[in-house]
Amino acid sequence: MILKEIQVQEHNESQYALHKKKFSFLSETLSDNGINVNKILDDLIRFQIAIPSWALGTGGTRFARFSGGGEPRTLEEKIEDVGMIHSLNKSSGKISLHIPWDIPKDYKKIQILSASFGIQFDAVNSNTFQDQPDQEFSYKFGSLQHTDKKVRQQAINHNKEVIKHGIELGSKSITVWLSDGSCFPGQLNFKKAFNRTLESLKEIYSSLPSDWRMFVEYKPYEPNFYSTTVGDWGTSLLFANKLGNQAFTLVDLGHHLPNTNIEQIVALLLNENKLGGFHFNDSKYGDDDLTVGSIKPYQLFLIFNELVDSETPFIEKEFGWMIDASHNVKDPLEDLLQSVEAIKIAYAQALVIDRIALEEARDANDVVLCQEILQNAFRTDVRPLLAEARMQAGGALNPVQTYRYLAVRKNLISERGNKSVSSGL
Ligand code: RM4
Ligand code: MN
Ligand code: MN
Repeated sequence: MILKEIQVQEHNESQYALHKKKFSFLSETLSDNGINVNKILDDLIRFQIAIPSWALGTGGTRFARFSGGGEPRTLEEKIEDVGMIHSLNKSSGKISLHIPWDIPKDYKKIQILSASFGIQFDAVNSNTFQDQPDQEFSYKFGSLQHTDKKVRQQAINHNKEVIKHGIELGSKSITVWLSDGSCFPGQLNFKKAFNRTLESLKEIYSSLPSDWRMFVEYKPYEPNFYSTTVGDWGTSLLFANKLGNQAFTLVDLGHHLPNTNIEQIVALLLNENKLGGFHFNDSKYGDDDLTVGSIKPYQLFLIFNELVDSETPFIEKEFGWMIDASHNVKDPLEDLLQSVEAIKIAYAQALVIDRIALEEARDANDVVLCQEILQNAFRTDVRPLLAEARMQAGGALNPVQTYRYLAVRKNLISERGNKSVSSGL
């Protein structure tokens, strides 16, 4: 199903009067406080967040998977779905492919299709955490860390393959997430596992085109429950530093132990110029992969506070921004719309922080005032800014509402059937 801009605009018209009222009030209030509203709208319009190819179907747990119907059956249909999201929110002009779940067969065709929706290819992702049917060696005991050189070589070759697919599609980065580690004490020699992983990563890194980046993702546990070889940001940063200036640390919000101060990690990675990007999701307990902003919106805001505070505006940098959430009870497209919205809300809130006053209050150790300033921004309802930016870009004032009004899921089910299952998690 392909949305026409006119359908979106027609629906916008019915909501325009109310939007105008809210937007006028907010933009006047912000302008009175010396905030440049047009600049914020501009930043919001430019900010694009990639959709991963594995999040367009219903996610599952290790217990069950409940398909919602109308899931994309092919890469082409996945691109169509990202096109649908993008035509509603105008902020999802990128797709991130996971290989081998989504191997492009005809690059040209795929490129023409994605370009017709205004979609580019973001980071490509390798997968050495599962065994594929045609694969010679198993990753049961790891991939890049494996004790057997032949297994390591197979995983290295896979990553090189992924880079090749990415080059054909115009991607500029690869994200490496390893499930390597150990489940029991004594199972693994930590130092040897680290060094083997480093050697493997070096070989992959050496095949990176000069304008590419490598993102090294970390995760403290699961599926290995005693140790993971890239377990935290410190380890990832060690790898990135040893690899060279094309390697960066990637922060997946769900890959931290409870209560970790992620915003501080972000600040320090920025300071080292080693922040590669984000995988956005939310969680209550661990790697829950819940909708961004559904549990801890304040944390998300504090992360954006650090990003906005960085010397080079982060929007100028080539960060990898991607949603990385997949669960089993919502319509995945609605969920993705909500996630992108939550990220942009946090961004807009961070943009309205009075930074000069905050720095002064910090210098004066006025702790109360610091909190007042931050929370004043956090408690500002910035949604009219998002709606205005979206409308100016040709999108929907209210993406989820428009999606429902246009009965997108019903149409997708009638096109693709009730039992279609998409590749991915
Ligand atoms: C992992 C990790 C990776 C993602 C896979 C699907 O937990 O977050 O980034 O590619 O899930
Ligand atoms: Mn991730
Ligand atoms: Mn994850």
